[in-house]
Amino acid sequence: MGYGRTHTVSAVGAGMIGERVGIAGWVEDSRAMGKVAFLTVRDHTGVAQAVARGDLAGEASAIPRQSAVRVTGVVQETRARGLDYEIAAEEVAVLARAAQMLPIDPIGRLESGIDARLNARALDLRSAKTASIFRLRAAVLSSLRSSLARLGFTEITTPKIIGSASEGGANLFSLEYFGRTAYLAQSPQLYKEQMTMGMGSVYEIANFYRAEKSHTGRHLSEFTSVDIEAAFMDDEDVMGVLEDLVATACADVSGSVEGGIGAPSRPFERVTYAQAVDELRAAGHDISHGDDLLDSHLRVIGEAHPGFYFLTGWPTALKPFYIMPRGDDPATSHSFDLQHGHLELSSGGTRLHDPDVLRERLREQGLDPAGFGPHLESFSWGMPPHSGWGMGLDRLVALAAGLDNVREAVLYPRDPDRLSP
Ligand code: AMO
Repeated sequence: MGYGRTHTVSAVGAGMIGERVGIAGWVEDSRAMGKVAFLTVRDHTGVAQAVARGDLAGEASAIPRQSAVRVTGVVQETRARGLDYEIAAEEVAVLARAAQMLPIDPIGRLESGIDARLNARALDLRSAKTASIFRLRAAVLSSLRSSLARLGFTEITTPKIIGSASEGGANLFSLEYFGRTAYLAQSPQLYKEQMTMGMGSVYEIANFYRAEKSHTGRHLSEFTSVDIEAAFMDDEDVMGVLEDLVATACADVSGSVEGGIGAPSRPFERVTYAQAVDELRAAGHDISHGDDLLDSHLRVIGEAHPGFYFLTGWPTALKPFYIMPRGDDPATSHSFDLQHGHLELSSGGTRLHDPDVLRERLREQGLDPAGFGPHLESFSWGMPPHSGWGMGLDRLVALAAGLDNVREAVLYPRDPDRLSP
């Protein structure tokens, strides 16, 4: 290994007493007691104690906290609580000196607000608690990818700079594109549907963009979406895929952070939109069949149905143009949301695959089919019946880690007030 490092911190152990090692990390804490200094050195794998004596004690204890250092020395037994070895330091080399005044205290002895932490995110990641959230995020991603591979889905990458709206026009970021107007994709909706023609079952995990002026703990201008789309599957089939993925991911990461939700019980409960409206009316809410469910409504429904639940059978009028109305009751659609309490994690459904019906639905929703020319054309090449869903990864990670604010689960969140770092 470079820079004189022989081991990561966690690779050194009590079985190595007497061996000379070199570890590299950052100084988390230092205490001088007379002619002895104790340095706490952390790397991305764990924390070690180094003991410096004599002249080295003075030098070591003068190193500013959070500086990057290499400690070379001999492994010896320790009496320090929670550690199974310490290093009798022979050299403490400063590889990069940290400023004396840091914007936040990553050890958490001084509490910092979320804004200060996000402004110093790189330093915030030195907090074991923050780092554990992003390890959990990585573990959720690898769980989702391995479940999708097990179920036969192929990962795709679709454009993020697009010429027409995929979700119907609202909340679009626009940009100048060589003298024309282009948009940032809100979802991979149209492309993922087209891909079912040749690839069958596809998925994408990527960032998408919504110009929503929302200041809530669950809305971002740039969010990571997990999307699937599958030929010859209906809404029931893709709800099964969603439940499998979410339950497996929660089980895979359970116990990895304090306060996480753990493995959920299955099957997830089903609540129809009509049932939800009846429950709300019974609880005294002024709501009629056909109205959208507001956050205040979802809080009531969420309390009555703890854990994960699917909200199914939404009015067609409340859903995007690509959702399939029911044959026996066209005012109701083959659609669902996956909820946990009041938090919407995912929405999806069976899609329209007949281009003429799709054109009609676009017009009904006040959209011009001419703007969807290439998309509609592809539907005349033998588009199979298909279904899918999109899920907010940031929301799932926040939920799995027991966090109230989705910004905690995103490295550099973007919202109406935050564009940097
Ligand atoms: P929808 O717009 O409901 O559906 O989005 C799907 C899921 O993405 C997440 N999400 C967000 N997360 C954070 N900040 C945002 N601003 C934000 N917007 C959405 C939510 C939401 O449930 N194309 C359809 C999906 C489909 O039918 O396949 C779509 O985009 O968790």
